[in-house]
Amino acid sequence: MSKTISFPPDFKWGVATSSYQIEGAAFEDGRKMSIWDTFCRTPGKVYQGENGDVACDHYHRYESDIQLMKELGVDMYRFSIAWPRILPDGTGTVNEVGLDFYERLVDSLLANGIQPWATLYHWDLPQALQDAGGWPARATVDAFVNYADVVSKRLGDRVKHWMTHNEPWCASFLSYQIGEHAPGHQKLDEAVAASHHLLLSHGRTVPVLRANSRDSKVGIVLNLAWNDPATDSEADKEAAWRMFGYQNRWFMDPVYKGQYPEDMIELYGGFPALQNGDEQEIAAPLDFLGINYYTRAVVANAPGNPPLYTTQVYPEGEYTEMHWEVHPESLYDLLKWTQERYPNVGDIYITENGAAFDDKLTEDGQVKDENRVNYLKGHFASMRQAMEEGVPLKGYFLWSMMDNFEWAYGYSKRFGIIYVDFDTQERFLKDSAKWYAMVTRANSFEF
Ligand code: IFM
Repeated sequence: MSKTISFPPDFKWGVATSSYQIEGAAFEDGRKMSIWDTFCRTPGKVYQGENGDVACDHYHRYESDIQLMKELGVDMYRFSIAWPRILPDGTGTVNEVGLDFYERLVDSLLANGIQPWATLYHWDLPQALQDAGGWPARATVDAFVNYADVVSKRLGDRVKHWMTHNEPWCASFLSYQIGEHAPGHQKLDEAVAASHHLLLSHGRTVPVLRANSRDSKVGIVLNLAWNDPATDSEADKEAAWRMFGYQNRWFMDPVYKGQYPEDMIELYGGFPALQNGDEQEIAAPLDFLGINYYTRAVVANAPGNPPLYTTQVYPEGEYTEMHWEVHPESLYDLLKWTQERYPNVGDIYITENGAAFDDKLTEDGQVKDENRVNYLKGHFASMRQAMEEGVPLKGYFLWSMMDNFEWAYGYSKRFGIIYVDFDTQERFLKDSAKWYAMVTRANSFEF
């Protein structure tokens, strides 16, 4: 028998995207190369050599995309700003035309009754800054703070929700240690330094945003992971804890406790990038935490596998096209863990959640993505349960509003609730979009 799950009247619903994944217009109106433009042009790095040159052509279609958001009935739209549109060389001359685009976007959102939530950094670092050392270089911190100052001076009277960084774990470890994301390096010491400079730039930007955007809410977006040990053995439990260290504690501890975890510093073999006073700056008080959650990991001890000495095992179950296990219960576990370990966390938003499935567009323009609807239902039920037990979850952004450029996977993974035909740029509401439109209006769903 199904039951109705309702959310509090002030709970907010939204959709999320990011600049490089949807905008296109990669070389228009003064925008210059980002590390992703370079990476896409490096053979073997991105599926079929695809790139974000056109993507969803949102740069030219933002007005009609906002009308689609209205059909979805969302209260909020989370997007990111492309640094190489604003400061094409990373520092120096400001490209006012780039700022004009975001001004038009924000004005149109507000005119349509949708709250703009702006992320300053969703991975499109200007190539000029990478050439000067990228995130492993401390000077990139100053460049970011200056960029944040420029953007918030122009938009701060209208954008009242700011996120400094999206998923700094990806912008550091996935990009500089694992090498799957731009710039594709494979050096642990670079990744550790990059993660620190991302966090330091976050901490230093918070007061800038508060000064330029009065009464705004400021937060950071972390892709927090849930890790279950593969067995009850102490070795596997410790391995899972190291994964918590790598993905969660390394970011959450300095932001909410003002101190990096010692066990991880030891595992990384030191931390030369850390200077006196940095941790205090990183711990600048925030208004909210954004959590991106997609899946859990089941982790086993792996003595031969440095630096973490862990490996992931894949239990039987349902998996998405990303080979990510569908495991909504872990969202509940993660929310409870976050609140218990970091009691000062304050308001929480799920800033991304969703799934890639092998969607098929029928001849009459339908996409029957019941698997995605079920994925969402499970996660919404977990959220509600955590809220009933006191977790201050205030809103939810679905990833993603529409199919888009999925980084190293190019266009081969569809995360959208709106199907995009990349040849014609036509958009089609999937069944999940129609279902989500009911949820945003009713503020409840049948489970
Ligand atoms: O597409 C990405 C997004 O850019 C960041 N979070 C995870 C999504 C799905 O992989």
